Amino acid sequence: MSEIFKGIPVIPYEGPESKNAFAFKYYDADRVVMGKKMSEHLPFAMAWWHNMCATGVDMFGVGTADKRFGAEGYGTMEHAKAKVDAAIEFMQKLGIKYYCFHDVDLVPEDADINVTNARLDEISDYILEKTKGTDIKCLWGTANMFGNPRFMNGAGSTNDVDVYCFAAAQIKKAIEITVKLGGRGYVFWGGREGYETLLNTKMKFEQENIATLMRMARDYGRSIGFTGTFLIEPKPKEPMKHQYDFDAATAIGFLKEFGLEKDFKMNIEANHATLAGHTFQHELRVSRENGMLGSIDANQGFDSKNRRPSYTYEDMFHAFILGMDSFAYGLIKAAEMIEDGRIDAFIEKKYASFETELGKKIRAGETTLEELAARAAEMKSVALPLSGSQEYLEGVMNNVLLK
Ligand code: XLS
Ligand code: CA
Repeated sequence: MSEIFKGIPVIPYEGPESKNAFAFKYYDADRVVMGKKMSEHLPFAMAWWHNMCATGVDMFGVGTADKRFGAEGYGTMEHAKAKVDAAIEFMQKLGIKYYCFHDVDLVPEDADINVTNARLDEISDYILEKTKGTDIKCLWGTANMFGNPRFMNGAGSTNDVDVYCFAAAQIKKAIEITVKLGGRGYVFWGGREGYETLLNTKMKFEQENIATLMRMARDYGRSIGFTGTFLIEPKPKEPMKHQYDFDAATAIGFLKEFGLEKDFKMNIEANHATLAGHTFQHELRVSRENGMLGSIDANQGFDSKNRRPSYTYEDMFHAFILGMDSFAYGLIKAAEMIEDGRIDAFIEKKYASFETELGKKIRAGETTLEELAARAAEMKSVALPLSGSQEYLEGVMNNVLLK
């Protein structure tokens, strides 16, 4: 196999003093942080669509990047295989062990689904052959149920039973390929699972149909030996005006309503959290508190791909070095913050009154409104609670971050 990213070496760790653009300054795969290697804390993955497919096309202009990777042109199986070769070289040079894909990122889609499925069989054989002897594996797979015009009214939420069958068929195949490639997860991003106007929409009906599709996916996946996690990736809008998986809390409520919470977790994307009017931290926390933090789709707020003017192979590497170094630095600082202990100690102090006898009774659900009202009446008035001290806490954070 001839080298595709010529002149770009395997990216070494050189430390914060290095000025080498093709070296990690903070990501040191084997460095142990709080008892675990960085590579285990941060199992980075490469998204097939952003890196192997996206050329920078946007609604105002054509692509800027050449992603043929040595193939004659786009849309052929020769190109699909060139993308596999490029992906493996890219991941090996960066020390990335995982990749994620949509079915139609891997192969060109044909008008006949049987042809597309045969292509998926062929390409997954090729991926297995090419990754043999490496430690590269699939993190998660998914079906693209938003690109093809048949999904304009949704996939699970479509009004058309025949389109619903195509959604089912794509999910079935994508789960099979995910299992074949050893995937740890299977993602549902409900791109067009929502609506534009209530004037033409049966909301509950659509949500029930989405749940049925997910239930069938779970049952089929388990029946063919998929032991990984199913994931929902919440997003409030884009492309639809209203999407059913608005945010983590909404998606978790949906899973609980339909009895899917044991098999599904959240895949949280930074950009989607912002679109929902939340912070990324909020969405991660909601998921974690519910025991449903499954995976993270990390980006700077515009999906995890290069900016359109950054069109070279070198830019693809700079993007990952930047991202991986940022997360590695974040991990080092998060560990320092935990070890510093001042923030945790403040939080303990803030809620300390619930450690009193009465506080414990409230936490145990053993009090009544009458009892608490009687206590208030006895006290007559109450002092302000402990200050929130946000400025002090941000100062502590700065103290650790800027050290
Ligand atoms: C788009 C989504 C998509 C999912 C996978 O907004 O982020 O890329 O991650 O379908
Ligand atoms: Ca995403």
